[in-house]
Amino acid sequence: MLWYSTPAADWEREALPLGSGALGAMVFGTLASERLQFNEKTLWTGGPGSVQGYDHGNWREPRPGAITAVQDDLDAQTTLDPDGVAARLGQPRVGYGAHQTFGDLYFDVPGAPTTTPDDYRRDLDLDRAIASVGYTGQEVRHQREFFASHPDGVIVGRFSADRPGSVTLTLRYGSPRTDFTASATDGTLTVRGALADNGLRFEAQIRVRSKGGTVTSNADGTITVTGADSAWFVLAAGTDYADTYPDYRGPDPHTAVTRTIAKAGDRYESLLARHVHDHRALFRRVSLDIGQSLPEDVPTDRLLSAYAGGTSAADRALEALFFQYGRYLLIASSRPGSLPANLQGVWNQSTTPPWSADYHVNINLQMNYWLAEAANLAETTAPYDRFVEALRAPGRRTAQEMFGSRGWVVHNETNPYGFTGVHDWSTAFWFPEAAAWLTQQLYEHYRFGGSTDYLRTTAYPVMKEAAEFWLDNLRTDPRDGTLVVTPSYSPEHGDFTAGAAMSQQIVHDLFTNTLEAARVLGDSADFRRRVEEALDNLDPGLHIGSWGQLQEWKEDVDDPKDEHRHVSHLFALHPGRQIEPGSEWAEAAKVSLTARGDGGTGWSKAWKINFWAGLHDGDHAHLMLGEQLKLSTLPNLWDTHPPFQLDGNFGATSGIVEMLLQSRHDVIEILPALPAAWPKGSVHGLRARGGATVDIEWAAGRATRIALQASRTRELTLRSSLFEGGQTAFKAVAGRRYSWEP
Ligand code: FUC
Repeated sequence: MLWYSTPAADWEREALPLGSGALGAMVFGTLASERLQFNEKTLWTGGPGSVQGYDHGNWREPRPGAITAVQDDLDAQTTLDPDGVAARLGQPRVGYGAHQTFGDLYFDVPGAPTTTPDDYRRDLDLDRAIASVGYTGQEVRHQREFFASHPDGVIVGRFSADRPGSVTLTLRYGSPRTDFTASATDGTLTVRGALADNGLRFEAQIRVRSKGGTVTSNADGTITVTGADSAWFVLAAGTDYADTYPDYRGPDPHTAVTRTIAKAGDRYESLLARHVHDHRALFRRVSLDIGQSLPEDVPTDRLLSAYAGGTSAADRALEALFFQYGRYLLIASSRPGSLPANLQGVWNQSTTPPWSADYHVNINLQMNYWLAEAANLAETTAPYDRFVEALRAPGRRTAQEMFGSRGWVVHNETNPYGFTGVHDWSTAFWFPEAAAWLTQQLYEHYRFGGSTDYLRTTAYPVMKEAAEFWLDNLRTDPRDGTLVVTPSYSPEHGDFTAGAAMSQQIVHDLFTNTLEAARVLGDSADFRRRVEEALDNLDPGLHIGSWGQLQEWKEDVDDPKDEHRHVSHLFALHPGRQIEPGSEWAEAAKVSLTARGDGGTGWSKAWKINFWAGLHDGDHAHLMLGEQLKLSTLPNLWDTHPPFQLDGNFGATSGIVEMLLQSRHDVIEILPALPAAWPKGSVHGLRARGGATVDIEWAAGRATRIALQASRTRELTLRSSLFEGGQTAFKAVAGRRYSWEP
């Protein structure tokens, strides 16, 4: 439970998020006028039909030989200045667009208290996914509750009071844009419009009902409830966006929105029950006890400001809450039937949000899903899979036109309209490795869940085509004859070179995964041989430099004083699996990570939790969690870059899982990075690769009980101090449960 003793004054820092995947809402709990800001994830400007024109970022004029010329220059002089490369390979971005707020619902409550009553409380119950507001005014106890239902596809709210007839309010709609009409009939407020930029049509309907009293639809498009015992509303919203290249349009949203409202029915209690049931089926799969105790009378903002680095039971309560909040946020912002979670999940109050609230794919979108499998929310990855699949068609064209090659590609960031080309922001535009990196999650879904059907139909085709791109685009490095990515740019850092560590490691990861998958599926021997050969000749992106560091570039030029937030050259440690803990590479990674320091933006700190866990240093992982909570977390527990950006929430939850359970090297490691700050505890329901659901109990820093539920029949290896020799291997049988105690 997150809770507060005052209304939210600020959207970004204080309001509380609800989401059904496609829809999001921010609850303020303001007294005289409750504000509910809401979103629909596909409401985006830009793309086809944009007044600016749209080209997917593909070069508007062909530039024959442009990439080869840059490669030749890199062969000759090793580095190139990013501005110069951007001038040759980039172009100004047009029609990219931005995610849009859908607007705000205001519930004006006459006679509401003008100062915050002592008994005021607003909260967000993570277990039921319900936001509530309660207060007493004129001796009447008022209660509001709001939720976003995935099964019904609606946002719902109810205003009630403990004295009959005391609910009176007026509902009105507001938007920072002027491209809509709002009208009210029969207790339904309808908002319709088309975005001025691209003509994307949108509609929302808000149906109001009351128990007792009257509901009046006003000529100015507002709705008034007078003297009711309670009033409730249901909101449905949609657009005519479709994720289909090249036009990205589907049917007018009117029919679907009308049907959704009708299907939601007239019974508030049934909607509520369906919602709670659906949410809990996911949320309750994992529980975490790290010796926390949530002090009853301390609101969440004070719990956060008092946090001292995890030394008290209250600190641990915040850490455990933060862990579950990441799971809550993914459930709320990524359910089948819409786009994946964007930089802000599904929550955005602006028409010009930071970075368009888009899909950055040089770390951010990937990080959003790091927790999905291991924190037992595999279903939330369906929108991600679809999004990646939908990038293939435009990405194929970009591969052909810009690179003259097979395969598909996407660069530094993308939008829902298949922006797979480039813009010209010199330090963040060129990143063709993104496509390969995006496919990693699809293969991980297979490694965790084990469905060869999924591998064959969903993951492998996307992986194979990404691999074909790199088979066609690697080039022999005249320095040593290895295959390298060129031009290559370590995200947002340094000069252009050939064969930067991250580029090589990503291609290594893609080829390794593709080869494994090709063997499982029995793809052609010829294809497999070509990938094997390329992998053999590939520069692995692992070089140890003069001060013992893992090099970020192929040349030994790392600056030990450099604290850049991207630690891209450690991809091979996390989320990759090329570096094994205990190896010389792990030692070098540690040297680099130590030099980079414990600072960084929100997501950067979250990544460092995962890195330190990957190095089996639980105390340092915990220290990074503490840094994130102290310096990069807002009172509503949202991660802040700054500004607010949700990847850090997801990355931190992933990092906490990695402290307790790891399986990336095909061994299930129990408590691989348990910090001293959590000497006793238990975790239930985490997932490991190989189809295992794992429960662990521990005391004095050592496992005291391990239980495992197998969903596949296969050989599993578990590593824990509980086993003689530190390890046990056995044949797990699907459906069986196993447990170990000393
Ligand atoms: C990456 C980061 C930035 C920011 C942006 C949305 O490019 O380097 O810090 O998080 O994504």
